Amino acid sequence: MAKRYQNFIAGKWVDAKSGETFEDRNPANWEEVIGIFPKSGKEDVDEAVAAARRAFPKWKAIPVPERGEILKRAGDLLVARKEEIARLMTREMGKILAETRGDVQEGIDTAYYAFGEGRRFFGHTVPSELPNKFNMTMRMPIGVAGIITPWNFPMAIPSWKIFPALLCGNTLVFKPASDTPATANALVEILLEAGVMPEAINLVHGSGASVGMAIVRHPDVDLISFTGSSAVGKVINAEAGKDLKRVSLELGGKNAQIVMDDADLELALEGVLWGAFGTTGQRCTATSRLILHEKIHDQFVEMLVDRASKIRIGNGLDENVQMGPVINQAQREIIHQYVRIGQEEGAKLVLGGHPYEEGECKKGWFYAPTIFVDVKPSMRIAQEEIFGPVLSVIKVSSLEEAIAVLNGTRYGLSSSIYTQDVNAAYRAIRDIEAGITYINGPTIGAECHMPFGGVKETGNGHREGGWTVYDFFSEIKTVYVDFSGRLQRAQIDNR
Ligand code: UN1
Repeated sequence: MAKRYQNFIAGKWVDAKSGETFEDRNPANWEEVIGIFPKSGKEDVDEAVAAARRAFPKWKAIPVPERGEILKRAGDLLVARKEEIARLMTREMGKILAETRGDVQEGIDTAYYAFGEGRRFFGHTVPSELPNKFNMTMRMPIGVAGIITPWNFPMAIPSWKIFPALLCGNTLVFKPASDTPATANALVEILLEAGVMPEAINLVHGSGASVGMAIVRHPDVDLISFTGSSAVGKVINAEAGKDLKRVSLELGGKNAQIVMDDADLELALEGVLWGAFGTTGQRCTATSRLILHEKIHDQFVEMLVDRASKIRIGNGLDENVQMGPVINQAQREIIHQYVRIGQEEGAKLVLGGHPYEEGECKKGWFYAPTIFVDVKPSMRIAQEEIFGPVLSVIKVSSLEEAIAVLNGTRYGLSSSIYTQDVNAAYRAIRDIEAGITYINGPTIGAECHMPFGGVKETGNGHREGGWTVYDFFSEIKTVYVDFSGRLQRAQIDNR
């Protein structure tokens, strides 16, 4: 019998009010049910928001360093449970163990960063233009945060949002992706054990349409942090905008790696294999376009196809496997649809292009590593986010053209260039339109203490990670202290 899980609302583990449930299945073997979860709705969200609101004055009254210590304990508990959670995550969403361990590690790093931040939650002191007057800024909590997260980084992404939100003194309602509810459950257990006030964290499982939108529309939710597709992000922003909610959106990408003719080709090859096929291509930062200088194009494609054809595909729990399944049936169909579109558009398929059904893989949502060459920058497979192991190769004849092609999409999350020419590297740093640029590294590999986010339709200008996410989760108060004992009129009495 599969384990029955519950929501965590108002300090208690409870079923959905409707009594309905949904199944969480292993994408590497759809016969395995990981757990049964509550299929919640607006009525569950209403209770969760009310609890978060009640907890807010109490949670924000705790000194920031003390909240940091609670998050430190959460980090310690993640360390203790790292292997167990990594295994659960691999069963739940398919990526290989090395990657799910990395995902939990990103949560650990984020917890320890938050712990440190608790003792340096800086404001500014700034001179006044008037005598005997003191100016400063301080950070204030905002209120109830709605946290809506995807399935591709089931621990890292929730922790990027939840740890800073809590450190800043906000309480929250958390809706994890319905493909990865068990990892989210483990995170909430850990936060409670670490000492987060129970009503401050509310977990509501269910679909984006019913639970997610109920959070976004709830008048008593003050801010929304969402990672997912640009299409859904636009709907969330429009809805939340009606109440002037603060919204942070981390959305789609169509990330490219450029390889110049002077690049270390072996290094660039390792980079694109990891960037395009790591996490089965299901990262917002995945490399889905490869822009090759014409002088090395044919040689590099040959090297790439050879190596990509040898990627070992299978159940991510097997340490020899290099690439797991995609998340579910619907996603596999979308990927396959894009392969057909690419062929119809006239791109040349040189590897893969079909579901992968060898042996045990028959029972899972596997897809072969897929490479297209002769791709034109305007083709849909070079413009739209596919979220699968599909790479589109585009040939160019100069650095300028490479950067123009790289910039020529609606998105701008991550980017990469392989070159030995320091001038080319600095031009790329200056001219690439993206939130993240790697020099001689793949498009994936963000570190938790650096700002993370993108330009154009990848987001709405906010950054997660690093020190910047603390700006999103706090309100700035400007304070003036006049100790002159008289009315001093700024701009007037001093002129
Ligand atoms: C994501 O794809 O949504 O840089 C996040 C990386 C990871 C985070 C990716 N550290 O690929």
